[in-house]
Amino acid sequence: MHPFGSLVFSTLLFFEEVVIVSEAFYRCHGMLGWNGKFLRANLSTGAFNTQTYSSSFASSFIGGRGFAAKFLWDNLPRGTDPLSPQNLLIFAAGPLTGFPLPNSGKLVVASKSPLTGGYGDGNIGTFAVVQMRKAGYDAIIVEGKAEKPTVLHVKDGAVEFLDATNLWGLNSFETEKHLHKTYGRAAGIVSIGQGGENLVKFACVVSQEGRAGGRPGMGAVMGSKNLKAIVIEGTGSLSAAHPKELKEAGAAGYREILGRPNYKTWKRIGTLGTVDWANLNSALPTCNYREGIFAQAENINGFSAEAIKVSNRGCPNCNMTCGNVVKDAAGKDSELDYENVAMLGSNIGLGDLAEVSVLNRLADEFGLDAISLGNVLGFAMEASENGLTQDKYPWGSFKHAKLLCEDIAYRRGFGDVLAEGVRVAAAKIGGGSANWAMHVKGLEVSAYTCQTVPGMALAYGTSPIGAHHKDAWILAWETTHDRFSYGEEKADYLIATQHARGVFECLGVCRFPMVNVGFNREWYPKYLTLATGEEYTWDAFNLVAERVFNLMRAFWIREHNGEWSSQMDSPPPRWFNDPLTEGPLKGSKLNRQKYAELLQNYYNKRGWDKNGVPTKETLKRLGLSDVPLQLGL
Ligand code: PTT
Ligand code: SF4
Repeated sequence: MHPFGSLVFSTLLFFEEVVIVSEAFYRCHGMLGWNGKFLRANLSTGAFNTQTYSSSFASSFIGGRGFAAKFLWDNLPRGTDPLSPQNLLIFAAGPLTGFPLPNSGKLVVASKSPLTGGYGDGNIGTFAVVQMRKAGYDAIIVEGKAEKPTVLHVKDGAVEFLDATNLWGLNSFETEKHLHKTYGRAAGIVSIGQGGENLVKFACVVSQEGRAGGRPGMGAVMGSKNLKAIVIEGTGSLSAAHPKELKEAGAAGYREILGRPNYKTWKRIGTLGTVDWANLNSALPTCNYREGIFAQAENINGFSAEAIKVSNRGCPNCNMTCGNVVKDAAGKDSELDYENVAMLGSNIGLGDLAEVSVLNRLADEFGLDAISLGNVLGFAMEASENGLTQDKYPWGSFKHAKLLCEDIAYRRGFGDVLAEGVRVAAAKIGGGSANWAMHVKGLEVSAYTCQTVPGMALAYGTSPIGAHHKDAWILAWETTHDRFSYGEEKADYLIATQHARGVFECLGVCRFPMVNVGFNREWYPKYLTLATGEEYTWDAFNLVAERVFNLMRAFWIREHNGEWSSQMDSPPPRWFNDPLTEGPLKGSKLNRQKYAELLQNYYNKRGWDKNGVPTKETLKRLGLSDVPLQLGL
């Protein structure tokens, strides 16, 4: 067992020791709550510098995704090749990240996506982000391309570009292990596996043997820069306007979470509870989203996981530790989440959780996004069924799925085609496969099939990174509110959810306390007020989230100059064309005309035109004054 793993991962509450200093100490240094500094590192030249930002930048964009979107908008020339040295790779924290308050260990990793060509980001729970904050930075921005494999080592103000030739070819677990041996178990590390090295378009960034993020190919961007890993060590303190009160409010927040009625169940099965729920609601992706129920669902649900469970793992500063670690069929530890189990289980017709866990572990080792991986595997199996592949890939075959995972990571044979994602794979193999290439804007759909939920289909259609559920999982609400309706209440609810969830991407904390155990959301403005000394409310948060959402939209439109239309916000054709053939909602599918009307309703409410482009007035209201000119408005 890895020494870091045994000591840290198996504990139930993960705290990074952070000293909070008072206002008096910090007054002369600048901002409170934020560090006020970015580190910019150029891998081509080996140069680095520290960049400061203004308090108005901080309050307009808060942090995390807000900082990343603004930085990319301001600094990335339109048309930049995502895998070129010119692309920018941003690792950003929020102003709450690292403080001892609930679930505050989240890192946003963002870039122009090689999978979609638009704005891309993801969210990882990692000690690296706590170390980054303690080292004095709110973000690390990486540009250029190293001549040879490199590790970026940041220790407070010191930055080194180290030869990592010996690490190239290792998987992400081996890489971390090696680096912890050198830098100690407290060092924060993010790395890529073979998927990122070989520029698999849905490669992600991995940390702590089972935390992974950056679905739209952030790992490939890292690989294209020859950047194998970043190691961060920070010895500084975080500044807060009211440190004592912040600490007390953090402790009260933890107590509230512990007292929530569903806390114990959550700890027991975490996100895996969704398998049964999705199956009951005809939303469990099965055989490449053809069906919403899976005959073997109970073999891959949370209770099945309990039979092979060995521990819980989690992110820093979290007392909800939702990662279910199980022993996989090969005897290795594998950390499961709902999305991974549904995509590598029911979506490929595989009903053996220990085998699903092997595929899940491979995804983490190779650094491949497990959602897109399950999606391309399902696509390959359907292509095989339709005689569109040279080799056969039968539904539910663990053996074939495992081999394909390896071929994708190393870009061998048909794996090389699949490594481009389903949009490109469908264009290559033809045969009508675009009908069941399950993506929006090039990003593969996450683990909910939408024949019976138009609002959730709209959530995928309008997500700011492509078909990801994270910005608006409105499914549970929708199934209890006239699920087949295309009424405008769906657009209203979706917009409110997109903003609320966007706030978490900016604050740098996990949304699960609020979303999954009902933690009072009023804690968050209170925390930010105590940290920064400025008064925050949810209204102010929502305005920032709307600003950032529109900026990400503008980024997409700028990159798709002249090609942008409302078609970009359409979910995959399958949901309109192929009704469910099994289960209680058999015969259901989406209606194209009604979806188009719902989409127009959504645009109107957002202040966008009929093509989904924000109007000049909307952009002005949000203070995005340079955007209209760049979009030719
Ligand atoms: C996220 C996406 C998700 S969403 C899951 S399971 W989920 C998959 N996890 C993967 C994985 O694991 N390994 C892998 N190789 N690929 C994976 N792809 C998928 O990636 C994750 C949790 C989860 S578990 C979710 S919903 C919540 N997401 C949050 C979010 O987005 N923002 C936020 N402020 N808080 C969140 N809390 C929850 O975090 P992406 P993690 Mg992930 C192993 O990365 O790109 O955002 O896609 O980060 O630390 O593993 O925590 O049922
Ligand atoms: Fe990480 Fe889960 Fe805790 Fe959120 S609830 S911080 S995803 S362990």
